[in-house]
Amino acid sequence: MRQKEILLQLLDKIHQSYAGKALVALKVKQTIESMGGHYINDHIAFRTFGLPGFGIDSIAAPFKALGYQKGGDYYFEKKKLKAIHLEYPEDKLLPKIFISELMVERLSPENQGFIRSHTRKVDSSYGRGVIGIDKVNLGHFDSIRHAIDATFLHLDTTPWPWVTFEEYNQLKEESEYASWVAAFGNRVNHFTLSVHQSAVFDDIRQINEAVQNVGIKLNDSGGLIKGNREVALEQSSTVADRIYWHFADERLEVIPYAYIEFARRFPIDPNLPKPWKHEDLYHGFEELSADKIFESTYDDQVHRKED
Ligand code: OOG
Ligand code: NI
Repeated sequence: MRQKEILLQLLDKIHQSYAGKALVALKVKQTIESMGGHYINDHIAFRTFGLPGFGIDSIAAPFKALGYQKGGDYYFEKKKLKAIHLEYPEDKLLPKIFISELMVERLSPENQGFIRSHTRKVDSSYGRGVIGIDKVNLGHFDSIRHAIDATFLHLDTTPWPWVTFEEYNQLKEESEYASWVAAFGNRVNHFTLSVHQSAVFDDIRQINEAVQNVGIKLNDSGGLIKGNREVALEQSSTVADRIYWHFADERLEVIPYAYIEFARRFPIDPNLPKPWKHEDLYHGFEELSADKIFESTYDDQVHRKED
């Protein structure tokens, strides 16, 4: 099996695991397709705890082994987050991968202590690297096999035992990012529709209106559209879908899970004449915008009343 096929299989598994639960993604896809548009994925995003073995590197490793390379670095002081993105140089149509991590050492002693001790409860029988790829087919791709074995990329469970609902709420008071990761582990939290490749929309406003017309709520933190032509990237996103989720003691609660984003990329050179080719476009991220997009899973957005 070739490296590229393994990668496509992995991306497909990740999509299945996300789309199977995030109904908002399905609804958006149907809306776009009913208007004759294509759903091409610009990037996916993972969240992690920045602790040895669990942070950005633990998710980046299998993708690097499969041919991805590091792109930009990003920093979010107030949210206590760092992030990077990865891109696949040989095929610009493959999604970029945005991976962030919580600077755990900046949390209160109580919450830090909880995260450190809870993540220690991962044991090898808990299924490290359960990503559903048939390892028999990996044959002699030893480096890929090792990367997959070592990852904490779990698609259908968390690498650590379920937290209690009280522990989740305790973390949430200080960091909604922390409570999200504690509950969901390293599942993908969004896919991103590439507006400039959608065939029908050439303005992000049109897509916002189309999804609002079918009753989907958008994240309005910092305005509905984040970024602009000057930073060569415009983004908007829905608020996260709320789903029934597992907590310790067989408890199920409804909590915010995943969302879908829309991104329109422009050339960095403002004078470059159209038509723009994919490789002419800016393929990084924008800190000010990303800072607001994180809030798509935050209560203020998810529970916001539309006026
Ligand atoms: C990631 C938020 C940032 C972007 O495209 O800027 C982001 C997250 O919610 O984990 O996706
Ligand atoms: Ni994004």
